[in-house]
Amino acid sequence: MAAVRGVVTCVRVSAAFYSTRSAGRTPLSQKWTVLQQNARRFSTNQSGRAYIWPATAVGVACGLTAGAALYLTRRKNPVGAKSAPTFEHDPTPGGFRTNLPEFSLQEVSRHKTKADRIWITYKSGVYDITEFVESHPGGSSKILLAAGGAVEPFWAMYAVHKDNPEVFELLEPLRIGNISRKDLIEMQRTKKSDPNDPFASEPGRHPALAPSSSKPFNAEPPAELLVDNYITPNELFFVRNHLPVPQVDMKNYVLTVGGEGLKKHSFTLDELKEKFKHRKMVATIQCAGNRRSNMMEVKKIKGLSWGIAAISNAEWTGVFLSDILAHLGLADPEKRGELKHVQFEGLDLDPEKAPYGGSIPIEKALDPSGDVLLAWDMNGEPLSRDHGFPLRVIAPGIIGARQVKWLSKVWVSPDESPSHWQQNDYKGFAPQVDWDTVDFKKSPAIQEYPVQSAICEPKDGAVWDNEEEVTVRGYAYSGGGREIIRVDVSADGGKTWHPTELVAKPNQGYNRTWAWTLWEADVPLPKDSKGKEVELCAKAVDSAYNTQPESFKPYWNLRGVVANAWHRVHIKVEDDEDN
Ligand SMILES: Nc1nc2c(c(=O)[nH]1)N[C@H]1C(S)=C(S)[C@@H](COP(=O)(O)O)O[C@H]1N2
Ligand SMILES: [Mo]
Repeated sequence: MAAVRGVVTCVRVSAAFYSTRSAGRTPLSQKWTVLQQNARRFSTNQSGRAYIWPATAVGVACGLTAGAALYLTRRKNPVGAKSAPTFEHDPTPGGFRTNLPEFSLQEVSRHKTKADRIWITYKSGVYDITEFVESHPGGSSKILLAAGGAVEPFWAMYAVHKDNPEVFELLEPLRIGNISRKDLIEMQRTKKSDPNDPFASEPGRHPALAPSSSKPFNAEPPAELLVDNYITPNELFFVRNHLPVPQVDMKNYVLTVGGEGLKKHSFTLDELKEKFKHRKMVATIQCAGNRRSNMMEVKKIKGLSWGIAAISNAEWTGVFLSDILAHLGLADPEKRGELKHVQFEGLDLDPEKAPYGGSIPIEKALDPSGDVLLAWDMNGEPLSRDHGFPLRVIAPGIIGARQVKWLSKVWVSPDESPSHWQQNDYKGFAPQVDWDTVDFKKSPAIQEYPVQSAICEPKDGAVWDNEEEVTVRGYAYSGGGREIIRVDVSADGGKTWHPTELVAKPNQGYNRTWAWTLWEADVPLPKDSKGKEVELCAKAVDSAYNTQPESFKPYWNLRGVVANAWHRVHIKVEDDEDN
């Protein structure tokens, strides 16, 4: 029974996902703008030399090729076997059936909605799951995440599917054909790559991560999957890369640690693991650009149009940065002198060979209660390439931008990191400051994040079929280790507020609360909501009694950072006549 429920759960998540997913996809025109901005940024910020990244051209060319091609390269190889497919009759689930018709992957990808019929693939098989999805009206469906493509990457997240005969019993009768031989062969061939493309060796990604930019890769998971898990599964953890993912050869990898007036040390990963005590900690990472798309509703902003899911939560294993700094002789405050910042460098390089970098205040780094980690492990697995293999900074309570991935250097200095991202990005300004008047020196680099919350379910635009109450779920998180003490939800645009239950919250201590809180509430709908649109709002309160601003307008900023006004979601309460 549990297995069947599991299947049904996986068969949840409404088709709304797909509509939002395509609605959220950056239009080509906008991609152009982003690419041009990138090119311009690189031409103005490094040396003044006009420089157009070859990736700009490659990126645009790729953007223009059919989605099918992109789809092909992003999906995992569902055929599995290394050898060429034989195309003999194979009666096992998902096996090639010589008596069934063939469909190209492009054809499969056109079947994502009830109207077009909903198709998925499993191994070599093509299945029409339209009726299956429909026969479970109680829950909308996670299987729709796989609509028009392979189901394997989604099944991989639910243990219940692993070689489960019950699952195949449900699936096999829905078999309508095979993936075309041509596509099956193509799926097995290793990815061809352009040697001039700095992004040629990017890792594979989970198809549920909807990219807001693919080169560099930036993507957030569907919000409804985010709140399904207190600990975000690694493959769904949002990714924010400014540059191509570096390829790290562990034979040559060392971490350099030192600083002005200090002795320089270098450690291999094994030496770090041997020398220092291992620590485990659950911490949320949020990009300072999270919810930029909400702020953009006030006025346009240059930058990735992040939704509400540029935030994720994981358990990290590593060593305390404070232990390493103590090893350098910095534990004694007397000895610190003019040293004020700890700078980090990554192995990812911009076109001028300058590394990504960031820094944090030395007080945070030295404080054992600051819990800054150099981490090699995420949820019990070595860091994936996207998340910083082999080592990254986890500076909990601080914005993502300072949590440098692919860490190569830790440097203690009187100055902040000289990197572009510390100096000329990730800073806030007053609403009147525009790109003609902005002076990045006038604003401090963001470190701690203000209090944040968002509604993950229902989604904006959802149709709700209960006129009495609405079930609202979301996350809340604050920077600086401040705990979430309350989340309030309104179903009338903020006139009246209802308490929520904090269903999953950390217990990490005063000003040391690094992990998010998930909350849920059944909120009564206003009288006579039937057939009308309702505005849901959420706001959180942290342990410093800070709360979220009502609107973005008075603090809109040109970089679209720290966007934390009340999150508003509009739903339509179904009228009986709609049926
Ligand atoms: N070396 C390096 N570190 C980096 C970045 C980067 O582009 N290069 N991006 C930063 C930003 S802006 C964020 S929000 C976080 C995102 O971490 P994630 O991709 O593991 O979610 O990584 C930070 N660390
Ligand atoms: Mo970020």
